[in-house]
Amino acid sequence: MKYKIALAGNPNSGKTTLFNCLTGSNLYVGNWPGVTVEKKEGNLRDTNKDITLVDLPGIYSLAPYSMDEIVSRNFLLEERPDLIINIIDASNIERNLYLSTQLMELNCPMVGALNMMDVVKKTGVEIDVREMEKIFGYPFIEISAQKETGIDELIKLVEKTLEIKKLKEFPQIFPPEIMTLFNEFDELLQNKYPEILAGYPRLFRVIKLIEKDEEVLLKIHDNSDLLEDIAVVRKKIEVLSKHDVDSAIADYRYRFITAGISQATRKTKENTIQFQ
Ligand code: BGO
Repeated sequence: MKYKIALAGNPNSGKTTLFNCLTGSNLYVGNWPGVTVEKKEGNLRDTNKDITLVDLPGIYSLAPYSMDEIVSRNFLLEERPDLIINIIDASNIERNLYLSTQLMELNCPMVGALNMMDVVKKTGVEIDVREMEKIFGYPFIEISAQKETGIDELIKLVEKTLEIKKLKEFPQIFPPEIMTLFNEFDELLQNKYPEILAGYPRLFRVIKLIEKDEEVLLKIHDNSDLLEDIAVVRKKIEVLSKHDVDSAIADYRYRFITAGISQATRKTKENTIQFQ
């Protein structure tokens, strides 16, 4: 069996360094179709499985505002990789996990590679990876791409995760009353507009429609009934959250991340080295 997996993460998270560690010298470099963004692919090293690793452009979110974001998101939605390696700069963990909360909605198996652990360890911060898995719903591993530590373990974790067929239950990022609205809207989409963005992961489709995501709006071709239905659910979210929809959704993500991080990390000594 051939597997295609994606490496996704923020710019400067160490993605290029990790990609090189994971693939060694067997590398194919081209361009993403139709754009001048570089595309790198290589075979995962030290595994008996046939695994191609695709390096996605570094991105902060799955919003469609830059070519890098559009390329990454189209690949994830259209090519449906068998797994995502989400590289996270652990010295900047909260900000990096913002992208992770969006990747989680793609309904794709994922492993979290907590990079820059050489830096984090010097600051006396400890991360409980088992706790992280419990909270976020996918496994994590500590690595340093630069020092090449944790790489063999990451490859083993990828192999193991590829064999698990069932995804864990989606964690409670959004409060129950918001989740209820999302579920109701999902049901409405399935009943009234079954052809709209068919094949998209359900939660991703719901949130992107509610956010009136530019790329998604282009695909619904001014469907006025649907736009009205979106307006109704947006209003309900605004009333419940007392914020505009975009701020409310971002805020729920950050609250979930902050609570999760405070539960899964602890400081064992005073900070002597500043994070980069
Ligand atoms: C420079 N630990 C540490 N300490 N640094 C790391 C690690 C790690 O685990 N992983 C990567 N880096 P990219 P993107 C640099 O280039 O892979 C460093 O954008 C420098 N360069 O070495 O490029 C890595 O692909 C001069 O640092 O990231 C690189 O995701 C001085 O993080 C940077 C200091 O890695 C970004 C660092 C001339």
